[in-house]
Amino acid sequence: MIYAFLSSRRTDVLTVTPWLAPIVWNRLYNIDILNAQFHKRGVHIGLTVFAIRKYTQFIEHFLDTAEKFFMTGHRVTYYVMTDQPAAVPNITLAEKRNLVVLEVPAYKRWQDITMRRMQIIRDYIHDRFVNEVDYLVCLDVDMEFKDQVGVEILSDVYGVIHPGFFTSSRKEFTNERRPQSAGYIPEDEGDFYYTGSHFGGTVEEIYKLTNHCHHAMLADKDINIEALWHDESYLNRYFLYYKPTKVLSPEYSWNYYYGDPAVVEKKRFVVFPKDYAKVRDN
Ligand code: 2GW
Ligand code: MN
Repeated sequence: MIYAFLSSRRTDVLTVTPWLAPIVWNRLYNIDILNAQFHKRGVHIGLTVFAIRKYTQFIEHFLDTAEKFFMTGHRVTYYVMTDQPAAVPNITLAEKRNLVVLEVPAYKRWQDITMRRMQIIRDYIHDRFVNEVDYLVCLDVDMEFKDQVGVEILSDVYGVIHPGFFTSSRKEFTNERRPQSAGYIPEDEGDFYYTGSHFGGTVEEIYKLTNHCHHAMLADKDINIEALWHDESYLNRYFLYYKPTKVLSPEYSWNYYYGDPAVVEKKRFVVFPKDYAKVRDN
């Protein structure tokens, strides 16, 4: 067994952060051991995803592929947040899995649709998720699962390295650079550039994260600014000061716009190619 581990170590990528959090890449972990640990604890995982306005068109394929690849064998609840509950398809779920559709407002501006996810997740954690699940995985809907995404991702609070920036230096990160913004990160700070499309952790930690990011947005709104990449900017600022306890490689939120590099051996959760004209008229 030990030999299997030694031979599977990777020397081609960074596998631990400077604060000693693991960085999850293919071949670094043994999923059978992790599954046994999480099964012993009877862990229940919630997945939040928003499908507002025209983005309801993504939900069926998202859920179909999640059924194939997301947390196979574990207890899972999908929380689909939508302004059109009737548009959510009735898909057949595997054992121990269920789907909850929650009606949420459709904000006029798309920036508000994506940013207000923080407030909505926070409020639902307080109202129900805290009584229902142990962990939350918060995802974009314009995505599909292409390979296994399992309990190797779970930790108190985790972020995912953005696929466009895993080889970039920190001054290239597209962080918010105006010092007056609550999303501000100076050019000489920032550990990784994290994507807004995937983060997660225990319900308690995700409450703190979403609450903090929501308050940061409100503070900026008060002084009439909005961070460069919206919720993603506030998330990056949060992770600078509240370091994630695990960091996921871009395997966990890939975009083929950035090519097909060999070092990213598996592209597990990837952007679904979208026709911008069909989904972004608002
Ligand atoms: C978003 C942008 C423009 C027009 C519409 C929307 C939109 C987003 C919408 O009409 N309905 C909706 O449900 N959404 C939700 O917000 C949906 O879950 C979607 O996946 C998510 C983020 O929007 P998306 O996927 O179009 O933006 P990306 O892929 O460019 O996202 C990155 O940047 C965003 C901030 O600008 C977020 O941080 C996102 O998490 C990042 O991946
Ligand atoms: Mn997206």
